[in-house]
Amino acid sequence: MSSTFVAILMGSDSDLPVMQATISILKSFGIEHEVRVRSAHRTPDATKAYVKDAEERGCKVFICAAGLAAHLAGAVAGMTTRPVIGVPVDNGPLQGHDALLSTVMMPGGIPVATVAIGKAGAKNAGYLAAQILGVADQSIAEKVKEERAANAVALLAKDEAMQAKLS
Ligand code: RP5
Repeated sequence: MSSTFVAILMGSDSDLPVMQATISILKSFGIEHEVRVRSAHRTPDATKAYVKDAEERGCKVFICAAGLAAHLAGAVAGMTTRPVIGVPVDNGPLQGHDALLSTVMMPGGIPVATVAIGKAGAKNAGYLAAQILGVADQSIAEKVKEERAANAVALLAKDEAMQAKLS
């Protein structure tokens, strides 16, 4: 019996500080997930074996983070038809611009849903995974809607506080 979960793969354990943002979002929605280090370049066979095994165990979305020549998301996208979200990590001398281009510029037919560079992208990877799962899981969809509504209320309250300070 397989149970739904999200797999977070990162090219190196050095990507973890950025990917904590994804983990936090998935936890906040109560979404099952696992976090593993797998590299397109350093461990290609182990990456392929993991993707196959994760699919069989119920993985519905793969989130792949890598820096530098970031081919992990694209490589995983070539191994599965489950949605793949790519997070370009900003840990090299080019501040993630290299990772962004190597993650986003996929050939036709093998898409990677690429989010922004670094922590903002890592956060959105968690939200995007939740929204994808929410298509089939009403309770997750409701949690996403509730959080958006709460964030809107909080932002408008900040505006009111700012107006008071400015007047
Ligand atoms: C990439 O190379 C990893 O995803 C990481 O962002 C970068 C550097 O890896 P380490 O040298 O820190 O292991 O493959």
